[in-house]
Amino acid sequence: MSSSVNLRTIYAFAREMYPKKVTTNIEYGTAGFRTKADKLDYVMYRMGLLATLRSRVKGGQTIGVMITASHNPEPDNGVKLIDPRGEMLENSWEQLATDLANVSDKDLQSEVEKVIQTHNIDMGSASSVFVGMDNRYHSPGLLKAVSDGVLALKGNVKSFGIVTTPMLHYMVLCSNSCGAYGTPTEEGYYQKLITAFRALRGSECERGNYKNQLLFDGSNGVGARKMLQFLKRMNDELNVTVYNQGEGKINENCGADYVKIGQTLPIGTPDSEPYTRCVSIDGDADRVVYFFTDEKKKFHLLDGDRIATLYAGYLMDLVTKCEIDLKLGIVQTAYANGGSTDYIEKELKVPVACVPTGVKHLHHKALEYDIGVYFEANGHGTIVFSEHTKESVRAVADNSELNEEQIEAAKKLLSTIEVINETVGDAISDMFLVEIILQSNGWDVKDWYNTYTDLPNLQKKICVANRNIITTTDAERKVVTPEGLQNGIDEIVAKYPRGRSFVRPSGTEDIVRVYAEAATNEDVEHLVAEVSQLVYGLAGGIGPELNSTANGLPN
Ligand code: 16G
Ligand code: ZN
Repeated sequence: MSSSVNLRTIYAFAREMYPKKVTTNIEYGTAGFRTKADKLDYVMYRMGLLATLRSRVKGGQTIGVMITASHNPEPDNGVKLIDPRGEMLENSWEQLATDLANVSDKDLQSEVEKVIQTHNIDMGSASSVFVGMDNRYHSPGLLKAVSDGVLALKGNVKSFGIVTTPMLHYMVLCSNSCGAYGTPTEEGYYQKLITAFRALRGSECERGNYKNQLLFDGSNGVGARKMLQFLKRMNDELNVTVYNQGEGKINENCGADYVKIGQTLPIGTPDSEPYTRCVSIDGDADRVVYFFTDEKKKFHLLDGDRIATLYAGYLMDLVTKCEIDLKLGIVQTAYANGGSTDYIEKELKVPVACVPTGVKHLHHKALEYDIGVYFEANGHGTIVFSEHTKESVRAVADNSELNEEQIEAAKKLLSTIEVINETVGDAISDMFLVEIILQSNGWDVKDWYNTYTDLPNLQKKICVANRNIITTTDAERKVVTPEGLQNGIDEIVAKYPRGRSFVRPSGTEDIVRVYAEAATNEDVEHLVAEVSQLVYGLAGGIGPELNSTANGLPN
């Protein structure tokens, strides 16, 4: 181990600038660390340390640190590390992150030394850390703490200022692929997506039922600003009205989570003709959902399941036309509506896999396919393409002896790969692809909505003394403990046509979630109530049951 870094600096910095005043432990979960912003200074500093160590372990490759609390309310903030390929931090390092965040200031130096020894890190070697933040007012202070953590270990830090989460993921991969994925600048990001969008969309803005008009709820977050940047560079190719641009509080009564959970319009939605396409993203722009109102002003949601099916149909068509044998698959979680899963299996005839909640699980599974489309119902998702896919599509596109339709399809597929952000769900890039497909199909939202019917569904939150008493298996679709709960659920579900229900402890809140779907609104209300009652009794419910949220139910 090189002694080029004086490790005593670690404690000095911590004591003087970022003392740990919090005594309760914090855990690096599916969303990284997330809590009230005023409790995060020391965590940020320590994540600056960890990112530098990780970069050195990875031979000096760039590691990303994103400061955001995504769809959470304004007082919250959080931090997530991004691995060299632009993906989520590797599992085993999540534990290191948790350990490092929870040691006392005095033990911090020895905890760092432990990591250095275990991983045999040369502290004199090169390192690179990219940092980005959302537009919360406390983010700049937290970004400084991350940077100081990097500097304490004599690492290199580059700040991108205010960027969306997917932009930072993109920057990290660009940097580590030596530019092959794109240019690691904000302008590089805009130009890559705009170029691909133009190539796919052509000069025709309207087609069939597709109209070039879109209302965009920016959730008062960073995505609103970046959308405006896109529009500045795009002439009128996409006619977008951006609202909730930052005039209100981030995610307050707006944003993808609010729209999805509440099944309702975000605040400030401009009056418009029935069936106008509306988009809502979350505070850091890695989730997107569509919605519209009909002539009776009834609200309709097009969630992540809908986007996944739209993508899959489009990709299948291109792959068939390319005449390449590629394995396409869709990855969902247990929250995917049964209506969508049926449609994928029976109509699209695409293999579908179910994995536990959390982006990393979906991403990981999607990598098993030549083309893997993954989406959580909440609107987080993207498409990943294997190297084999990229090479074989390129070969078709470049082979002038093949027929025109085949070459054309291959070129379109190449542009699709460019427009999508393969590293992580990207609300704006996802939206571009939806717009491209709808225009290409000549579809309005009604056409899209009519591809299949969602089963009515409901979710409930239940407070229990210890939510971890509930353990699950089979991608969270079956309960293992407490004993008797799964049998009870099975008996209840059997009474309802097309009934399905599962129970899991939340990874982000101290509650248990109950999901149910059934053929009718009335049935699903009874089903969710019965299962919730059972959970409440068997898992040690406390306090009143919290509000339920509806999907696919009339307002
Ligand atoms: C986190 C996950 C999200 C998941 C949600 C579930 C990432 C980046 N985010 O926000 O994918 O849907 O947790 O929350 O993985 P829950 O465990 O409280 O239901
Ligand atoms: Zn988010």
